[in-house]
Amino acid sequence: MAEYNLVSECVGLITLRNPPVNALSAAVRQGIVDTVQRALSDPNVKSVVICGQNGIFCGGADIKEFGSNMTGPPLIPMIHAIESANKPVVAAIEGSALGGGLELALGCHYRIAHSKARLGLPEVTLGLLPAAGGSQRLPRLIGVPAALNLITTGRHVTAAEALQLGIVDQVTDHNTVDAAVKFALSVAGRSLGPRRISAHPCPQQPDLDALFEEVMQKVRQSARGAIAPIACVQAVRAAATLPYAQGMERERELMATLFTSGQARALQYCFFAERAVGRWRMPSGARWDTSKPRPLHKAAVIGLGIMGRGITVALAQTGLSVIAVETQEKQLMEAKQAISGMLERGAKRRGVAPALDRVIYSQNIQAVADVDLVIEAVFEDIALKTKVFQQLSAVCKPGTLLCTNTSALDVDQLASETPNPELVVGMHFFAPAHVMKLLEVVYGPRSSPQAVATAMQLGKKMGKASVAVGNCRGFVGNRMLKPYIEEAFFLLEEGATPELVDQALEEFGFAMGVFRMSDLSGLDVGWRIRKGDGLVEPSTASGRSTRIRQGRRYSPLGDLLCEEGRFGQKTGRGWYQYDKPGSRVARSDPWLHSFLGAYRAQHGLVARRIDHQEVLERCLYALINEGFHILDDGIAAGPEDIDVIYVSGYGWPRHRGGPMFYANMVGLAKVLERLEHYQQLHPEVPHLQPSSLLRRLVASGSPPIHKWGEAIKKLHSQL
Ligand code: 3H9
Repeated sequence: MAEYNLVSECVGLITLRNPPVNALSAAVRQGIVDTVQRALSDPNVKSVVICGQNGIFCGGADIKEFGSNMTGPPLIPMIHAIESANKPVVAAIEGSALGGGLELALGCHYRIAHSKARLGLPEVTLGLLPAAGGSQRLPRLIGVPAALNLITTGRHVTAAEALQLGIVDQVTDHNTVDAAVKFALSVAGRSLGPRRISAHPCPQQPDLDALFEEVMQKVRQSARGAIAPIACVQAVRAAATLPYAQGMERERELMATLFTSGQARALQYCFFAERAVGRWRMPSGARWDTSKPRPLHKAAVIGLGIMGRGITVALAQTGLSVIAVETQEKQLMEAKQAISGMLERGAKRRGVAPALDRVIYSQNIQAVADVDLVIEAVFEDIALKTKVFQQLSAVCKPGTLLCTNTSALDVDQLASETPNPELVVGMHFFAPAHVMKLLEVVYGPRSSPQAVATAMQLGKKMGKASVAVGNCRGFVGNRMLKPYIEEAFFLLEEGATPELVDQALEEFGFAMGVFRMSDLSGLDVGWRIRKGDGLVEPSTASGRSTRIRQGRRYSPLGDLLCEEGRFGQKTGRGWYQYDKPGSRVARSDPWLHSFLGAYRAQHGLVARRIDHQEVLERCLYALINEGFHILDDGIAAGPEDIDVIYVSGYGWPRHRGGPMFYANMVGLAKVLERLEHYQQLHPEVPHLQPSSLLRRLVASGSPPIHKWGEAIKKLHSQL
């Protein structure tokens, strides 16, 4: 796990060997302790180099060990032994030095990095803090403001930035280990006192209290209830104000609190869930590891509205040539300008040249004849999309993959309009498509595994959290959103206000409550869908029957607002009021409150007091219940898929791990009991009827979430 070699006659070279990321497992830690000891006790050795095998220094502590009883030598004394060594120890950093990996490097006396290396302390993203001395050494090395930035965000820095900040001593474009060995030879015998970071005082910082107050305020605001970022600030404060030993004690205490918190478990679950969704499988048995993606060189986007523009940018940024097609000349010109602007801004941010010449614009669909993949992003209308798919089938070379960007339309129906339905998949992007992390890759019963594999790989290249899901109304994300929104409407009828509902959801950790979100995305979107479903009726009717439509409870509140022209932010009025159309600052609207009062009176509804607990239970458990239906229907392969969708695309707080993880944390029996309770009170609301999978899981002893897959398989095989 840590290999030892003597090189250049007097340098002890220690190589961490624990693929794929050389995580600091118990065996690796033991290996480091043993090999460091060996190097220090060998009189022939003048200096030591630590590196990692396969071009990666170290990905940090072994996260898998966190769930079990930790064995093996602890990290802190191991790093102390390195720092207090009487021979220079040099870290040779290739690939990544993250978390405990960087903390190990900070214990070394010198750090040499390859120019392509990335360094960081991302513990905060796992609900932790750098607790192997990182929170105490980094501020001593680079100063409080820079350390606060790195530790509270967990961001990775390039080797160039690390050099500028003073984290590394040298950057090389050549063989890092050779450079480190050469360097180690050059510093052999030099005094090591000044190189021991723990012995440094923290660099002086004027107005420390004001700085910490400002940072803490910022962190609290963006943390949305996550506790790790706050603990990170407290740990750095300890570094800035206490002697090293006391700072380490504070680091340990804070870590102990975080380590046992549900949030750390949730965030670590998210880390593994994001990786697990890449190992997709379809009900047909097709899988990620047996399905080869097709190589892509040239792609096309049809329709350059908001979605098409974002998709074009995302494709061009992966290095593909893109034909961007828009039949209307004016739209095409506007789109060209917008896309070029987005590409330029993106390139500036990433410090690369903009890929402007990768995009060719055309008004003619014939221009896509030789592309490998087309993403159709025309208006969300099945007749229009069908026409485009028929045209594409006639124009494109044989084998071109045809993808539809849709948030709800039937991918199978579109596939059936083409002679090769196996080449059709849905790619549900989220606006703005070049920014939002989530991509639902929707397969139908006839989509080929290769088509799915290609779309999944493309999503990965775009840097998206890509999740393969089955075809159904709303796919996974929007299907679960429907009962969530409906419950919020019902709560307004029963006495809640948009402010109360939003506050409960935002305190839970959502980026935006359901009504602020509805104002942002536009109330007319749902109105159009409900009209299409035949649910919208004239507003003149009153009484209970108007609130039962198609045999179930229905709230016309959203429709009534739309009839008033209140479409949300874009019209300056919605569930809230705004200073002017397009403004983003939501203010409480007295009109809305009187409107709700009049509505309740008209329908004989008596407003009652509703608390946050009820808001959360009704909105969230209805959404979770739909998640269980989705699992039972085989639309999502596992709870991780649903959770990644909700965390990456729907503002679900990451530190709560996603809706299915949250249900597991709350306890399945409790979720079932509350759904049964609300279902009794609201028998005309089918989405409160507990799913049979939830019932069966509870009946089989509520297995932990990582065992649901087995339980679902077993339960299905017993049917
Ligand atoms: C820490 O260090 C705490 C200390 O401060 C204090 C302790 C007292 N452990 O991401 P990839 C697995 S906390 C275990 O696809 P890439 C990963 O699950 C740690 N496993 O590769 C995956 O497995 P599978 C702080 C790990 O090339 C495989 O390796 N460190 C770990 O795209 C490949 O991963 C971090 O937060 C780990 N530490 O990216 C860094 N890391 O193939 C976390 C990875 O079965 N890691 N795995 O799905 C990363 O950010 C990326 O993995 C890295 C490579 C950038 C290193």
